[in-house]
Amino acid sequence: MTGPSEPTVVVLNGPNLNLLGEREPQIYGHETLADVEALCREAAGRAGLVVDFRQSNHEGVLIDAVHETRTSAVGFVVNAGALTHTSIALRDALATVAGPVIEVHLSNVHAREEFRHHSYLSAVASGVIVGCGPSGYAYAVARVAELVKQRA
Ligand code: CA2
Repeated sequence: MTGPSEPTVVVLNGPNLNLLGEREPQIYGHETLADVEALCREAAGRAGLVVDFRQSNHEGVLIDAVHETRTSAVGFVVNAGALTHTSIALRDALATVAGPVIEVHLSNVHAREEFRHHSYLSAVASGVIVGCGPSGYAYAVARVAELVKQRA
């Protein structure tokens, strides 16, 4: 059971990440988004946090999720998928949150196409983790916990 007073890290996943494990395993590996969620919950549990894990293929739904949780969440882990490279609106939403934001990418975006090298979100993130696969999410959750402790 989770209650409203438990420190919560919101993990946001953008477009097409629901397909993880089904397509392009050479880039994104064989683990599914459910596997990634389990890794996040384990990492959060070790740090005394709970996870609110979400995925949407719609920019506005992700922005609404940020608005809904921006003051209650202790921090955010965000893999916005391709919206990373296009969405000023999601960046503006993330700029309003109270806690730290860690941006995560499964693949090493810097070793891929030029259009993946720029992120609109990095400037409002406390840290960025790329190319570490699903483990990157666990590292990001641990980093949120560390930053939250430092800020307390
Ligand atoms: O490496 C990452 O985590 C990305 O955020 C993944 C995005 C991509 O647009 C970013 O440049 C880097 C794509 C997510 C799509 O995920 C799929 C997973 C399996 C099959 C097809 C797409």
